[in-house]
Formats: sequence, structure tokens, C-alpha cells
Amino acid sequence: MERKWWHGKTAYQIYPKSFQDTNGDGIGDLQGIIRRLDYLKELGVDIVWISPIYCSPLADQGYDISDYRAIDPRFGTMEDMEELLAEAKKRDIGIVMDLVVNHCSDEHEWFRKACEDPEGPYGRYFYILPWHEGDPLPCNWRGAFGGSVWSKLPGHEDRIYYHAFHRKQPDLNWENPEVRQEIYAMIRWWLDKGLAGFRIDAIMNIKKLLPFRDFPPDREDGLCGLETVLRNTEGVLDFLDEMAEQTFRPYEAFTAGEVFNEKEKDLPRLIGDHGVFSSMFDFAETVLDHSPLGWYAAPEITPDQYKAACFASQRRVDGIGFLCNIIENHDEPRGVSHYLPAGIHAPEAKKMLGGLNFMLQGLPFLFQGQEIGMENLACTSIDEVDDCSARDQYQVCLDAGLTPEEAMKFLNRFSRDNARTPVQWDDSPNAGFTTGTPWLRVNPNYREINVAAQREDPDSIWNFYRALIALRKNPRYAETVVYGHTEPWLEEQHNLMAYFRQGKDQTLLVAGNFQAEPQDMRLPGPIRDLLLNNLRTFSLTGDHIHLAPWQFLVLEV
Ligand code: TEU
Ligand code: CA
Repeated sequence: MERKWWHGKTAYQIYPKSFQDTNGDGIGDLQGIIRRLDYLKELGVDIVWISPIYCSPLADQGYDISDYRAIDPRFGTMEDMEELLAEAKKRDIGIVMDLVVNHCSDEHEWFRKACEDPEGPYGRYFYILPWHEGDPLPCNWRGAFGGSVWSKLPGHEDRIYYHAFHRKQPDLNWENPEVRQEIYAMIRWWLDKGLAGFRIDAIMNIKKLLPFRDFPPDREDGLCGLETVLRNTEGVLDFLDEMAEQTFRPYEAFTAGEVFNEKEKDLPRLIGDHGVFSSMFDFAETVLDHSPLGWYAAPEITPDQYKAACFASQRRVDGIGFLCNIIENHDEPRGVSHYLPAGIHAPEAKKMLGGLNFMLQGLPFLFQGQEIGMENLACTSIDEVDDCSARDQYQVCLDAGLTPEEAMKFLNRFSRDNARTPVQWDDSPNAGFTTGTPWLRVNPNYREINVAAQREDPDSIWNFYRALIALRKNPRYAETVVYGHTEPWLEEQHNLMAYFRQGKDQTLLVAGNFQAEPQDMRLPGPIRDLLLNNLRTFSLTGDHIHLAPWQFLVLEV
């Protein structure tokens, strides 16, 4: 594997709407990010991905872009963006923007022109087909937020357009070379401004399975989920190769693909030495509880399944490239609420989960608030829910015969709002996020869980993450932490997740006791050094460590 400038870095995702408000409108903004750059530096962050801040009607919170070359006034101005780039650069922090090019907004000029003249050049920017009331639709696919992927073209009774996500997110037609050139020019325009790169949204969806056709339905609505469609689609890499060649590669940009349903054989082309992306997110753990039926049919994830998914991912990409390792993002529940058994809130358990993920080979990617162990938000009524995906799943629950109360239990487990509540900076009103009314409710636990308190406390989750990042940069261990081979240890032992990171002349052992009871772990040999411990002590008899509940250790052995 070739060495890349970003391999040893630590990355952090900002969901700007909920990060830091500076003008009291209850919405986080670019000035808020600038204000917190020193905070990110103090934590040890090198790369920051900012979820979309382009002009948008916010039907899907910015993932519906109406102007790719302008900043939404709710987030600030282009001057603010340039200031952010300059200030970040001073601190040696790279800024990565979200690249959302599977679709744009129905309020984008291209779509407006397509509606005015579907036969004209902009009609070919989208998938617009003739259709008459009573005709079957071109295919029975279900959009990611529910319902058919087809909607009537505004202003036309006899035409429909394709959208894999929200009705307000029409898919762009990548088969049209003019569309591709527009997109590449826009990417270069941003890279010329000094961006470090992009996180690339929903990218596997850009290639459509043509001609459109039906698949066997997977729910009673007669529709079939896009996962099945994607599994049967070939050819996305040809588009990605062209995009990489004309944009990312000449700039040596850092790119992290949001890649789902990729084919094993494509891994080298995706993230290998000359791959189309630098890296891509590991969603193997995330999808463990996905069911085609919807959230109400989600199984609980056990620690053994979590471990198996992590190790399977490490093996799949071994020697090929780096994955971005996450426990959460803006689409997922909080990691500590998702992967720790229900009801577990102990700080040491949160540290263990974070540490086990962080120490895997790959690029660790923290999501805002993860560094203080922020948790899911409990809502009692659908009126409190913003997320369009959660609102769809609420209906799916009701259609399956659940009561509203039962449905809310599943929303509280999976709603995307869970990760989108404002960052808990301190114990002042609204957790220091805003002086106004926050756009989304602050988690009421902010008095106990907040940055200010954890910064003061040497045993806090925040200081633990800081130590993890410092270890990754420590010249004595960095080579092993970044490049060491991952080798599971005692893989069959129940509720124990342990692995070696094998460097040239150094072996680290990472171990987490993934349960509320103590358990013993056999050691492969003598301990040379203790690098990290989420508790104050650890106990050893002969070649056995007695791990306390949720104990996490990094040892040199
Ligand atoms: O998410 C993509 C997404 O929702 C996938 O899980 C999708 O279900 C998969 O590709 C199968 O089709 C991204 C963003 O992270 C999310 O916030 C946006 O809502 C979405 O794209 C649309 O832009
Ligand atoms: Ca604001």
C-alpha cells in the first residue's frame, strides 16, 4: 500500500446546523465553526468534514442543493467560508465539504428549466419520462424516504421524474456528459478555493439500472428497496474513474465516499493505491440492524456481532486501502446508544466503544459530540421529530399495526435527529449552542454531559478521546497505530473484543471487555507497557488480565 499524506490523521464531522450558533437565530453557522477551530485543534483534529452548507431549501437539511457555488445565508456568506478556509489552514486543519451530486434540489435552476421545457437541454439533466394517469410506473422502486422514486413533474400532467430520495431531490442524469462536465467544473472550482477534499454523498446511486424494471416487492406496498437495485447495477466505477481523473487526482484531494452495496471485487478500484477515492466509510456495523421491512423490524446488535463486523471489514480491505471508521454520523443513532446494550450510559463503556473503533486500522472519523459521549434524544410525540426519514418510518410502523407509542420507541432508537441535536458545549441555557431558540431540541442531559465540564475532568470521555488522538500521533507508536496489521486475538471469546496491531518491531494489544461483568483475558506474552486504560487500575495474575466491566486497554506486548 502506498503511503498517503492523510493516513495518520484524525478526522471530525461537523453537522453545521447543530454545531455552534453565533447570531442567535438558533441555527449553527460558519462563524460558529471558526470560533471552535481552536477547540478542534486542542482535541487533535486534522481533517474536518462539514455537512452541506450550500444554498438549499433544507427539505433534507442541505442535502438538497439549489446552488452549488453559493453558501446558504442561514450558514453565512462566501466571505465566511473563505475566512474559515484561511483560519483552518493557519491551524493545519484541512476542510472537507460534502459533495452531493447524485441529485440536486427541485429549486435548482437546472430543474426549474427542465420543468419549463422538458424537451430542452435541461430536460436531459434529469430522468424525465412520459407517463399518463393509469399507466404502470417505469419501475417499482421505493425511494430512501419511502414511496415511489417517481413523482409527477411539476407543471406537467403527462411526465414524471426520478428521485432516489426526497421528492425535492431530483436525481441528476450522469449518462449525460454535459451534466458530468458541469459537476467536474464545480468540483475544481471548490478545490481551487483551497478545500482539502470532499465527502461524497450517496455516490453509488449515480449509476441507474437501465432500462428501469421491476424487482420482487419486499413490503406490502408492492415496492422494492434501492439496496436490491444497487446490488444489481453495474458500471458506476466508469463514472467515478472519470470524475477522479478530472478532479480529485490532479489536486491530490482527500475523498471519503459514502459507499453502500459495493462489490468485493471493486474494492481496489474504489480505495486501492490508484482508486477513485482516498477512502470510504465502513458501514458494516451500521447495517447490522437494517431490515428491508423498516425500523420496526430491526434486531438488537450484540457485542459479538459488532466485533465480527469490525473484523470482517478489516480483513476485506487488508493490504488494499484504508476505511474511515465511525460509530455514528448525522444519519445514524448516537453510537453509544446504538452499540452498547440498552440502558448502559457508563462513561467507561462509552470510552471502550470509542477506543475499540478508533484503534482499528483506517482513518478514525469522530462525529460532533461523540467526544463527550452524547446520547440519543427521547421524544414522546411525532410532532417533535424533524427528520424526513424518521417521519416516513413512523408511517411504516403504523402501517405495520404498531401504536403511536410503539412507533415512537423505534424512532427514538433510529431517528436521524438523534445525532442532530445541538452540541452540548456547557451547562448554560441551550447548552451554549445558541442564545436564541435552537432549531432542534437540545438533549435535556446537557447539564451532565457537556464539553466545559469534561475539559476540566482528567477522567472524562473528552480527555480519553484526546489521549487516543495523541497516541495516534505519538512518534514512538504512530507507525504501528496507523499502519500495523490488525489481527484478532481470542476472537471466539464471548463479549471480548481484542486485537493486535502488529508493526515492524512492535505489537500493540487493544482489548475491550464488552459487558457489565468482569472477565479474564489471556495474554500472548509479557506486557511491555500500558498505553491506555479507561479505568485507574488493572489487575493481572500470571498470564491473565482480570478485566473489569467495560474495561478497555491498549498494551504494548
Ligand atoms: O445518505 C445516503 C443514504 O441515505 C443511504 O443510507 C441510502 O439509503 C443508500 O444509499 C441506499 O440507497 C446520504 C446523506 O448522508 C443523507 O443525510 C441524505 O439524506 C442522503 O444521502 C440524500 O442526500
Ligand atoms: Ca446562526
